[in-house]
Amino acid sequence: AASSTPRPGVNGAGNRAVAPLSGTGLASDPLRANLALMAPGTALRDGLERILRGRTGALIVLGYDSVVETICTGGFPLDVEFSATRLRELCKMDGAVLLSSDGTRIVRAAVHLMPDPSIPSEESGTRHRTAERVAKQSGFPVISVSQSMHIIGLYVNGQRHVLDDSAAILSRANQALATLERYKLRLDEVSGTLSALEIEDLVTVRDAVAVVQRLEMVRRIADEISGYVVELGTDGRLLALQLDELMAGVDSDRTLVIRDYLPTGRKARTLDEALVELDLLTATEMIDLVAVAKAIGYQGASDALDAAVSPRGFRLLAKVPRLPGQIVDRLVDHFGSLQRLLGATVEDLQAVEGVGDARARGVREGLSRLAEASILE
Ligand code: 3AT
Ligand code: 3AT
Ligand code: MN
Repeated sequence: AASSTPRPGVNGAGNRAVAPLSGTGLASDPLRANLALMAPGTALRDGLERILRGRTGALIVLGYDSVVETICTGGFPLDVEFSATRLRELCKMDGAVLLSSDGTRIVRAAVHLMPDPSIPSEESGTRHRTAERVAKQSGFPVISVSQSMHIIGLYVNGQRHVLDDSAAILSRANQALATLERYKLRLDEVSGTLSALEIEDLVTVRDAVAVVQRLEMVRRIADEISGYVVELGTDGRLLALQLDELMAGVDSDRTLVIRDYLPTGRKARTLDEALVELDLLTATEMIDLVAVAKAIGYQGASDALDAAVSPRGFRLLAKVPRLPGQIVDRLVDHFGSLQRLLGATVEDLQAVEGVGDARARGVREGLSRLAEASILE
């Protein structure tokens, strides 16, 4: 589980955070970090489920500091180790239970919370209004378990998130997984086509951008699924395995293809800039190849898509076995394009620092094999 709870400021809510570029993004996404803390399999979730089954409600603050202290009245101090059963018993009483921000200790119980009443709240019941306000005022996540509606709600970062049961999340996750599988098939198709065109030196901007587009679509749906994996905790293990298997190599391919085709020139983008621009594309813009091309630095209307381009060779060199990234960089640096690499002899290749006789032969053979394979397709 995540070990720290990010603390946005009182007014830190509502900013559109740029989605993480890779991984599950636990560190950069406070909602996901907190969902991980209370996912199935954790002691906190066990406690919340017990409260739901016992048909009592709960109001739980995940964090205790001087700001929280000023809005607490009554109750009693505890400072004991957290356990699911202790939480359940304490929540039978009126008032709120306060935990340490990592959820490992119960700090105080039966507390009447008096947050600033001028903080807007759209909730109606006193429990949920209080939860929303305390979350906004303190910056700490607040959990409410509704007695009347039988719902676990999490207030964090100005948002309310309802914790669904695993069956409901799994059914959404499986739908997303089926979509990912289809997207992945299509990605493999267009990237196979690109490889063949690269060998023949017949690539247009359209072919390259189509691969970037498909990679981005795959990445987005995978990011959605990794959110479900976090939320599912121990119930999401199988899903995590399937996701990992489908996504093997996708992230690295994404940077490789962009490095292959980033335009040069005065207004050229860096790799990181291109990745950020891609990330900012809306779902509608994603469908538009011209918009995707713009994101990586190709200007112009749709006829610009038909312009011929040549890859630097990063993506195909990465398919050569046992070739370290550093050597790939030097090879591309030295030869400048995939075509020159394909035309290089073993002797030519040895001119590059770190490439001896054996490695040069390896590269030569590797590239020849890729060329043959792409012709057979
Ligand atoms: P009982 O003796 O159990 O009725 P209590 O003091 O234990 O009273 P609770 O904390 O269980 O009270 O709250 C019961 C309800 O009282 C919850 C809410 O609908 C109402 N209530 C409590 N405080 C307020 C308030 N400040 N404003 C409006 N309604 C309130
Ligand atoms: P339910 O959906 O009915 O569980 P509600 O928003 O209708 O929640 P109530 O007014 O019925 O809430 O209050 C239920 C309990 O919530 C009463 C008390 O134990 C707790 N509660 C409400 N307001 C506060 C508060 N300011 N501080 C601590 N506990 C509170
Ligand atoms: Mn109520």
